[in-house]
Amino acid sequence: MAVTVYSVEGMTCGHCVGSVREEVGGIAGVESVDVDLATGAVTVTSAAPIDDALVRGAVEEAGYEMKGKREKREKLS
Ligand SMILES: [Cu+2]
Repeated sequence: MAVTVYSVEGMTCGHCVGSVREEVGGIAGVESVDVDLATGAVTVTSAAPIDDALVRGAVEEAGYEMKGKREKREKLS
């Protein structure tokens, strides 16, 4: 299990959060997406590590900008 936290800029309300959750959640292998509106932190949980470029593309598709990765950790299940 991989958990990666990305920084996303431009989200201002629950609708933005929903759009990002939907787009990033649509990436193959993604199991859950948590968005913290206040900090712009998007936490992606996946069975295997996800290509950052895919996440960036999904965030852009939703209309926002990925500013980078905050942290990445591997969890043993
Ligand atoms: Cu919004």
